[in-house]
Amino acid sequence: MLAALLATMALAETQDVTFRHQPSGSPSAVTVVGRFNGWDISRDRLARGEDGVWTVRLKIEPGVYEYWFLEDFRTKVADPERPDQGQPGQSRLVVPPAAFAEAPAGRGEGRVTAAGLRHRPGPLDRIRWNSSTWVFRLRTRADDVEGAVVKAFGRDWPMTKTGTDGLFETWQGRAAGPGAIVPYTFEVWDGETRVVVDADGSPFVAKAEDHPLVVPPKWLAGAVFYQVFPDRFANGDPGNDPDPVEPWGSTANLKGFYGGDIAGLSQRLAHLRDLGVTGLLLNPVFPSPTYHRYNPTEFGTIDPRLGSDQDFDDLVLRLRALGIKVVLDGVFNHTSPEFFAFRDLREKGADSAYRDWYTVLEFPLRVETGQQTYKAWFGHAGLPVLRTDNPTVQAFLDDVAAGWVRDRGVAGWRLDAADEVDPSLWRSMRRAVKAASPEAWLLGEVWGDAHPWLQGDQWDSAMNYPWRGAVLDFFVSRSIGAAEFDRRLEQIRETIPEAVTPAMLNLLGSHDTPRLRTLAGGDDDRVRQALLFQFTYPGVPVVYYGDEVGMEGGGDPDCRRCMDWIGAGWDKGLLQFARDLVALRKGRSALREGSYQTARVDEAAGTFAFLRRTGSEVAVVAFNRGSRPATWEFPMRSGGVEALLAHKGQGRVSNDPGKAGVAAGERVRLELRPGGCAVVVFRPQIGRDVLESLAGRPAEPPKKDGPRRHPIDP
Ligand SMILES: [Ca+2]
Ligand SMILES: [Ca+2]
Repeated sequence: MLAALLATMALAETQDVTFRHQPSGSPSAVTVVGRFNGWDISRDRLARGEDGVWTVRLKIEPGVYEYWFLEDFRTKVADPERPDQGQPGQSRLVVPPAAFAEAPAGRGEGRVTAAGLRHRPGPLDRIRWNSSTWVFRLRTRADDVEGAVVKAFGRDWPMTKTGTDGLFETWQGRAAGPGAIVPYTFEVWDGETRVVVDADGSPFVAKAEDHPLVVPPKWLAGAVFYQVFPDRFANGDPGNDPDPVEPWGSTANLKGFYGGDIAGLSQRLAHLRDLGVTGLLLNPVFPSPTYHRYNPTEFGTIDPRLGSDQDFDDLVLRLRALGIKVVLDGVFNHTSPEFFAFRDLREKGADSAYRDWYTVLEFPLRVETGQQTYKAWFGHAGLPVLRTDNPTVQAFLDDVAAGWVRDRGVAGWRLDAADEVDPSLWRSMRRAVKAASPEAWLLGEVWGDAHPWLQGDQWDSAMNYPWRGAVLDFFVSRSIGAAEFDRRLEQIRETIPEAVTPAMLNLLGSHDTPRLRTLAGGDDDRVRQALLFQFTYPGVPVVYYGDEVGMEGGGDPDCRRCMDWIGAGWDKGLLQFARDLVALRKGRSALREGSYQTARVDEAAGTFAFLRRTGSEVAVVAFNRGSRPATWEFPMRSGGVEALLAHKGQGRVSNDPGKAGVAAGERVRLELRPGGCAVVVFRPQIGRDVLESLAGRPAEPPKKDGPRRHPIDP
């Protein structure tokens, strides 16, 4: 059976959902807060009935949502009608499309639920991966279909299931061929039933002109970043300390000021130089009432508690002399209530010239969490959200971003809360900043899949949190095996355009996460494997200040402890390891810009290895997460070992000419003890036989045109 379907017909059909809450105490307000309302703590209030039960009815699109109730805008309570999921106090709401009730889902029983099928013909569901390759996505009902293909360029391209939320599944497939206009359809099947998904009887059409390719700044190849949280890195000038200021290194009040400043940073440049980094990513430096400065009151000057504008300019110059670029943290989504436009709004109300800079629900403005009469970030009255879709606001912020690049020597911006800002701001800001400097870097903060913003018109790259998740799961918590690790990495590479992967910011920790060593329970092997992976994988590695000496810290704000400059607690071995990794990364073309290829995935042995190669050298990177020693032996045709960095490498890497039945050439043996890892760089070439030795099986033909491992051509 072949049925044509209008995929776009699965339009947002909202459903009425009633929330009920019977508090144990007697709160004066109850709200429901969830992913369906953007976690806005004040938006959806429940009304108290005479029976003491609070209720609200909302219209919600089909999907799966985490949520909780909030009493008096403070106390989080799970919904007893729907059990806790994941985090304590959190509930999970499943809203299936109405049609799902007609029949249960089943794989292989010959039915396909049409209401589950969805393809959004735009940046959300299609990715232009490079000049000739596209990645297409399709949603189906969960556990419903046996397979799917995308039909394009005159053939069928297989799709694989990449994820599920229990209600829906996502399928993804790639297709390659010539042409700037690409018609395509999908076909899914279950048993004997085959269903075509198209645009009302016609193919969908992808146009290259709608999906321009990002060209990230060239200098990112080989860059290594260091992230500094200004209040906590070094206090060089007690004279500018806020009052009160916490004693340096104490942990009693991690939401207080500790007095870190630009003078302190300037005094510690040798630390950055010796580590060898080429970039400094600074958390916010503009005036703000808070120690983290994520609610700026101004954008044009440095917070005086960090130093003067001149101090900052001097720092940029001194860093430049060391070959270190500075990237600032741009908080453009929300401001402090003390920001001039918001102050004007408070004073003049509806007559303010800045009335359309914020979303005002009602005058007069009330600045009180839970009672505020304007849109606020996560419902916090202290974080009024800017109208980033307003061209006047955009022009103001574009000037800010371009100005620091043009006039102050800043190399780029990390864009905070970037998935919450209207995309039109990123488009205009990209034009403004690139006009100031075509080589400026626009780095978006998003915790999930970043591809919608990486289609040429917005950011250059993003913080690679999905990559961090995979690395921590494999090396640190060890909750996934080598095959799952490889699959997740491949999916991330496939979702990010080819040219962007080397520009993604690969982080193991940040000011928003627990620290690496703490997550690893202090286990040195886990820390070093994760670090070595970070420094050898495609992407820009970033070291969060203190991680290089093994600093500990749990979630925010504990991960923002003061840097310990006495150094008693420093892991000096780790620091040397980090320095060696930075030097290797910068010094080797294979690690800076080589292609990626998985070479060994041994689930049982717990080993994982990959290759990176350029025309002139090859890096072999190997990890042993298992409980027995692992050995790699490979013949060399010519050349030799150029560089080696190993943790728990046994017997070194040795060239043993003529041994083990290799008639000609040399033989290299690499043995890793449990918990070990190594990177070996060869030149000028290694052959197919080396790949076979590494993989323990016939090698796939080497590819030079990209990081993808499995050929998709039938
Ligand atoms: Ca089915
Ligand atoms: Ca200070």
